[in-house]
Amino acid sequence: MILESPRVVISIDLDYFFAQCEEIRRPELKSKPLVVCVFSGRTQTSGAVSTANYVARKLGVKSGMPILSAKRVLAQHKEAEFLPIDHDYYERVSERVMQLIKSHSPIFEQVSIDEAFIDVTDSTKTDFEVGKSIGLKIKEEILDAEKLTCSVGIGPNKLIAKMAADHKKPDGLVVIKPEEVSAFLSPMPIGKLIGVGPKSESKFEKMGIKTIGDLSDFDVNSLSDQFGKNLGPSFKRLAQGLDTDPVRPRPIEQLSRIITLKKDAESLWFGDELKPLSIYLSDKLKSLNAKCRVVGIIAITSELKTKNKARTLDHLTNSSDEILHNCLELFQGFFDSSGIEVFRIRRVGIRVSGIDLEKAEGKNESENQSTLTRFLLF
Ligand code: TTP
Ligand code: MG
Ligand code: MG
Repeated sequence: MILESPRVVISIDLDYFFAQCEEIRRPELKSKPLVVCVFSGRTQTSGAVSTANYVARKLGVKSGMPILSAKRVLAQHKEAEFLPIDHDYYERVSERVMQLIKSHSPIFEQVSIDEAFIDVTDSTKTDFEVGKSIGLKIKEEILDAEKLTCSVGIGPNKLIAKMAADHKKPDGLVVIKPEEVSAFLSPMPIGKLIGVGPKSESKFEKMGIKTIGDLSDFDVNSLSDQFGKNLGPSFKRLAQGLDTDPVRPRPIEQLSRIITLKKDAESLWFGDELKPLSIYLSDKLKSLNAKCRVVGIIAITSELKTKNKARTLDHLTNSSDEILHNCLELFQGFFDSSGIEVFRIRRVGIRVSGIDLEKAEGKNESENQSTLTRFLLF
């Protein structure tokens, strides 16, 4: 039995984030089905749904579905709105919300553009009632400052806090104290356990494991036989609600930007289209006070195969010209070396990695690193 030291962890996830951001600038959209789309630019309906407000979700729209399917689902709803994604705007909102969350604890971890954990063990002295009041305060502050609702979960670790936040969406607040963990998890279907994907779920079902409680009672040796020596026991620990992973800043490992070309490319006519991407990445690096050592390109072919190429520079850079210049050379090499292998490129992107912080004066490395908590998921 692994004993965890008592902690109070809060998980915050903004509700239908991109769509809620759109509702802020156009409040009249609130009562209508609203779908935020990643239009590929090919036809008026090609592309995928990024997210949708809860009005559209109730009618069957889901993240990731083709825009065409969402249009079919909402065919009877002439008032429905389909808006293009505006990533820069959502990022600015996200940055302000993250600062606000961070002000409640220095132990902060941003998980994605709309989600973060904080550890409030010290300020609550492990009193979950105090934890709940911090959660309520955060909800209130985000609503006041940004007019956004979020879902908050409070638990003894990240796993339980996250599952508590997911439990009551939108605009929920769920507190699970250590003694309530087992009753909270046990009746849930196994697919709800974080870390269990569709493949493991069907394997569990074949083994007669239907709920998280079934898994937590299951013989650990049989789990090891089925899933291996590491994964088997770790599934059992998760089902028991155990998670020792600390809340910690996540360093940025890479930044990337990708676009869909107006028409498939067989040669390098799209150099100018890469320019805004290199400027975006260069600005991003500069705003983080960082430089990169590796510059790479991403190409997605018309058959939707992904091809990557990267080069390591002999120095650090955050210059947009230099990033662009290297990308163009990499793309050129792509077309030259692909020779007889004929493929056409549909989407192109730039990726920078090997990211290093410039040392701010008077700060040591860990202080520098802890300022680098932005993690871009999309
Ligand atoms: P999520 O927090 O997963 O979803 P959400 O905020 O839209 O809805 P929920 O109320 O369930 O939290 O993702 C955050 C944003 O990331 C989301 O608003 C849009 C974007 N996103 C995509 O672009 N594609 C996807 O498949 C998912 C899941 C999210
Ligand atoms: Mg969300
Ligand atoms: Mg999220």
